[in-house]
Amino acid sequence: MIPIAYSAEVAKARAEGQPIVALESTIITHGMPYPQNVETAELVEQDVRDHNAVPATIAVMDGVLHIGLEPETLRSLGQASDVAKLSRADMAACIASGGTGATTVAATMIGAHLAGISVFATGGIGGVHKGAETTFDISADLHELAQTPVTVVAAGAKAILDLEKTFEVLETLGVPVIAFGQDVLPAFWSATSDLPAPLRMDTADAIAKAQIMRGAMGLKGGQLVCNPIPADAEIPAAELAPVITQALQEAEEQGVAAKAVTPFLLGRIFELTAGKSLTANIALVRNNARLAAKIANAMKVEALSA
Ligand code: PSU
Ligand code: MN
Repeated sequence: MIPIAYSAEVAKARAEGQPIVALESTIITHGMPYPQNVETAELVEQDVRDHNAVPATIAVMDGVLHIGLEPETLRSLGQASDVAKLSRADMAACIASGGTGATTVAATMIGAHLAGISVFATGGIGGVHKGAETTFDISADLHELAQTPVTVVAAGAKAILDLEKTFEVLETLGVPVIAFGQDVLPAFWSATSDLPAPLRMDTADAIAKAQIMRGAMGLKGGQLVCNPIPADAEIPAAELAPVITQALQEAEEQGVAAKAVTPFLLGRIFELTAGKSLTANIALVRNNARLAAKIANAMKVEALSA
């Protein structure tokens, strides 16, 4: 038996068949500094509610898989310092040993699927790191998208990555990559990039229909929806490029590796932009939460008419 605890709000939504949107917890513990991490998590949950869905922030606490966190639990997680960063490889071990850990995109997809939730909002997925041809640092998020049937709404892959290689791997793995409302892929802090979108969709309904068809055809896996950051919040790619280069160089000099890479880079970019990157990150996560809530509602309508 898997020890699962639903928040009161999520338990009620499950009983009443309301649309639910999964949210991850690594962005809270490893992706943003305190107190903005907690403030953002609360705002994102409220964005989901304001768009007629119920938020389910996922984390492992003392060996229990939590689907939805009570407000005080979310606040204490946001202030805890030695929380593990869980992915597919270590999630089960953490639960089995009574541990506590925040869930990455991969682990949140696993938790969401176990709870019957098919839509999930985050900031940006992990992917192929620059220099992966020597380090082999490729996020487990990509393989998860290929096998777990959850639609993930992100602002693309984080721009600290090798975006071209990331999207190549997703194509190889058979993951539908959908740009929302535009012909090019967004690049996390920037609304556009020079990478053409493999698929484009303009409505939540079209995204829901595509995921349901995937399931009906017996095709494994989810979809990646790349939702551009709102124009008034974006940081132009040219402005960020030197900052990203500097952060990457420092990571290499300091021998930062494995799970520490992404949190280190996000933290340094926050410092080097005097907080501007965080403001943009918050805006894009909230934007993704709103779209995810619309997709969750559309999934419900489609499921009823199927
Ligand atoms: N989105 C954000 N900030 C983050 C993340 C996503 O805006 O910190 C997290 C997610 O949990 C994602 C992880 O799964 O970064 C990628 O980590 P890695 O590169 O080590 O796979
Ligand atoms: Mn990695």
